[in-house]
Amino acid sequence: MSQRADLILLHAPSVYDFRRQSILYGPVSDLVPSTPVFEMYPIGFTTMAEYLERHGFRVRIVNLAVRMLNEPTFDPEPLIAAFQPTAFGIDLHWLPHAHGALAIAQIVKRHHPHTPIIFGGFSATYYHEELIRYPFVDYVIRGDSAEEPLRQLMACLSGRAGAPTLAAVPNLTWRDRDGEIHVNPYSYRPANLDHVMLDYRYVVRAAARDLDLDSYVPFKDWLDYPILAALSCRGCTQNCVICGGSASAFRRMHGRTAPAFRKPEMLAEDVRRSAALSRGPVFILGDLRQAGPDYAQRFFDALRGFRGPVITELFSPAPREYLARLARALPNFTLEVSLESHDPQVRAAFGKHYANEPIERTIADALDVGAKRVDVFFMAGLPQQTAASVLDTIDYCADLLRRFGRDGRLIPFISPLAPFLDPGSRGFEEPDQHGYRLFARTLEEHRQRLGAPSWKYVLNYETRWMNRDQLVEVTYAAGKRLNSLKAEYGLVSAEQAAATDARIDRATALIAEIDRLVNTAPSDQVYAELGRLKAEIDQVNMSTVCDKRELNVEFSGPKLRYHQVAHMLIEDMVREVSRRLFPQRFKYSAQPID
Ligand code: B12
Ligand code: SF4
Repeated sequence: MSQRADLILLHAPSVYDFRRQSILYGPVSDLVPSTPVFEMYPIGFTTMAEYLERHGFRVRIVNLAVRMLNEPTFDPEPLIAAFQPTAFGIDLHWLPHAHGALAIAQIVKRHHPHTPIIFGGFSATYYHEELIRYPFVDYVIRGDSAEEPLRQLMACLSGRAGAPTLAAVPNLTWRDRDGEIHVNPYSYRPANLDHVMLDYRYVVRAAARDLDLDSYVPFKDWLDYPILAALSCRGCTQNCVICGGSASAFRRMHGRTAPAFRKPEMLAEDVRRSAALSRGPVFILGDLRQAGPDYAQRFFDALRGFRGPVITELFSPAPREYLARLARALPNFTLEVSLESHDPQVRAAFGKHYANEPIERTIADALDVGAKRVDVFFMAGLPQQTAASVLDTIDYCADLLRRFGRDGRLIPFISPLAPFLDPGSRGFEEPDQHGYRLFARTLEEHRQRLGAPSWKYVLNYETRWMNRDQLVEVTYAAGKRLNSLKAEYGLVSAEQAAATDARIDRATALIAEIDRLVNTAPSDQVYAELGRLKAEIDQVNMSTVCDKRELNVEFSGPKLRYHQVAHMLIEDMVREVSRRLFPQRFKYSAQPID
């Protein structure tokens, strides 16, 4: 069934040659499913691929980062060389991919000098004018909703009848044959998300069709923990100072004055479809109260009776009545709340304006109405936050656990703001005002920082209240204290706590050793000396201040619903055979998703 792809979407590792370099990444990804290689591709790969296939293009996703992590001898170059698509797409959504994404583009261009390379994502949007100047980047699609502009660009590149000219493709930054750069107007900004389809059945089908499950896996351990996401909106109503996806960042980068929401009934359908494939949790991204009082209720009504595990977010304290409705509709729910700091003054400087009492009441109420878990998140590296304040936050965690955490359902986490303060955020755009001092501003500066030997040198900022040394030191100290608290409350086993503790100690010693090398070894010897430490560095790189499995919510039974998957694939095969026998009945090569 394999057929030439029109578009190949490539996801790069954060640092291209991470398998050869000795970099102590630090706790940069402890609280997301990815490793520090940031191997997870954007949700948008799935929606763009589904949208293009719906319009008759064949799309293939290749998660190079996962392949490189999982197969030590996997070399991306021969694979890239063998593809013959109309175009390649590479995400530069998260800035930590600045190194890997550009390196992959360079490799693609070397093997396919005449095949267009398209970039997209948040960071590509922010840096579009700098990005297009790299000789191996041909097009940048700006915006939070690239499906339709990408379809138009693909129509144009494939010479389809009725395709627009390049100058007419919305949101496109491009270089013409004479090397002149054009920035088309950012005119495509859909008001809602009802035109897209977050349908993981596309991924399963495509993986089967291309006989290449390895390339479609969203992150390294996904088959062990098949969590899926459902997206309630693009944009955010909140204005957190450090966030490149905040309301003000969206206004600056995407010209949006309000988020684009997905209709609640469609969101409910997304959740059900996901749960039909996997028994893992569905993470419903975005506080459901953002679109007004009716939205959450309509969503709950549409999902009533759903028994699967879901994770939901709260951006601020919630009334008990809301939590009770949530519990009635989704009895197997986990709640995530980011308090950022125990100190309301630091929290306010971060952009969250609520006191401790209402959020503590929310935590108590959520547990009382039956939350399976309440995960509470704190951060280091914030405006007005000193090292002492970070450690006080851990004392506050002890207090929370003493008051609400006796039965193991309340789980606190802490992580540093790392590796980068987001471009587009208020902190990045007005650093003085928020007490940030930036070490990098351009894309190229960030690309170069990613090759630094430890996360201390990768960080693109320090604050008026904590320099980089203090931030690194207090992150490890806070991680150690929180780890022993978790052991005390039985949230992690004694062995796991001991392993985390030992890892933090090793990481602290390695930071000191790397500092010594950077400060004393002749510069041409630093990397050779670092090479000696590689095995040890790799050991502490995967999780640092906590074990990321602490984030996993429990569920029982086989992880994937193999029966449903098999049934769907058999149906596809029958449809494909019919399509070949009766081609006139099928307009597109991919069947429309019902
Ligand atoms: C959901 C989310 C996540 C999810 C990701 C789920 C996923 N697989 O996409 C999780 C929780 C895992 C996550 C992790 C991280 N995140 Co995050 N995340 C968000 C959040 C809340 C929403 C993003 C969203 O709405 N996406 C939906 C839309 C907008 O994007 P999309 O559909 O994936 O892609 C569309 C466009 O971006 C574009 N596009 C994307 N890629 C490409 C490629 C091509 C070729 C083209 C043409 C277009 C294109 O077209 C797509 C379709 O329209 C934002 C904050 C916010 N309010 O926006 C932060 C945000 C995006 N995350 C951010 C960061 C920093 C991270 C981490 C690096 C944090 C960390 N240190 O661990 C990690 C990276 C994880 C990894 N890659 O492995 C920053 C990014 C800032 C920046 N410019 O770098 C943001 C803005 C804010 C924040 N600080 O959290 N994140
Ligand atoms: S960090 Fe704040 S602004 Fe950013 S997505 Fe989360 S709630 Fe919204």
